[in-house]
Formats: sequence, C-alpha cells, structure tokens
Amino acid sequence: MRMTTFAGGLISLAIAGTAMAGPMGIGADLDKNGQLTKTELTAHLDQRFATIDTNGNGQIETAEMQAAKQERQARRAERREARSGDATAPRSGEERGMRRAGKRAPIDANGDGVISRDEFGVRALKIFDRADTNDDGVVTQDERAAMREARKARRG
Ligand SMILES: [Ca+2]
Ligand SMILES: [Ca+2]
Ligand SMILES: [Ca+2]
Repeated sequence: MRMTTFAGGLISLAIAGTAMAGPMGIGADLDKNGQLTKTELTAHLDQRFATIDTNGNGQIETAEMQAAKQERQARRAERREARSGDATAPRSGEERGMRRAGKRAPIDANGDGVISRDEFGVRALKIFDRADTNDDGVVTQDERAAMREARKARRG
C-alpha cells in the first residue's frame, strides 16, 4: 500500500511538471514539437481569453475572472483526487509554484476595471520575449530550460 502511494506521488510530480507551463502563459506549444512560436502563444491566449470572456463582449470583467478562478481551483482539486486519491496530501513545491503563478491576475494596465485582450496577453508576451533570448520569435526547449534556471537562480 505504501509503495503504491509513493509511485502515485512520483507520477503527480511528473504531471505537475508538464502542467507547470500553463499558468505561465507559455504552455501553448500546439504542435508539441518542443518549440513555441509567437503565433502559437497568441492563438493560445485568444483561446483562453474567449473561454474566460463568457459573455463575449471582448473584456474580462471581475465576475468572469472570479468564475475562471473557481473553475481552475475545482479542476485542480479533481486532478489531485484522481492522482493520489487523497485531496489532503501535501503539495509538491512545483505545485505551489503553479498556484502562485495562477493566482496573479492579469494586469489592468489602464485601470478601467476590466481586462482587455491586450492587457490579458501582456504578461505572457513579456515572458515569451524574455525567454526568447536570441530574438527569433521562437522559444525552444533550451531557451525555456535556461529561463527556468535563471528564475531558480534569482530566487537563490
Ligand atoms: Ca466579458
Ligand atoms: Ca483595462
Ligand atoms: Ca529563440
């Protein structure tokens, strides 16, 4: 029984690792070739924006933001249960990182109380540009790994 739990823990770590990129806004490698282009990122953001903008007015209001957050939390709880069969199991450090990243709301740059499509994508594009160190509009696996390392180093 103990062994089973342990193996389950390893698997959930692996899953958390893959899902990690999602909240960072840079998990949009649609063709799964290990490289992320700006086009893929934009398409991914469009899709996510449309999902959150449930009334389709091209803006994300506070209520829509809340709903998206709740949806995310519910999904996470489900996943956790499916994985370990124990929703109260301690989370891995990586998962805590995900939570932090997912918690940060998009920046309402002009302060009008709603998030426009541009405001929605700002952070992800910034992360993309930072990761794309050679500026060719493609973030490769190497560039992603380098970014992860740099972030780790900054944290100390
Ligand atoms: Ca809306
Ligand atoms: Ca705004
Ligand atoms: Ca590049």
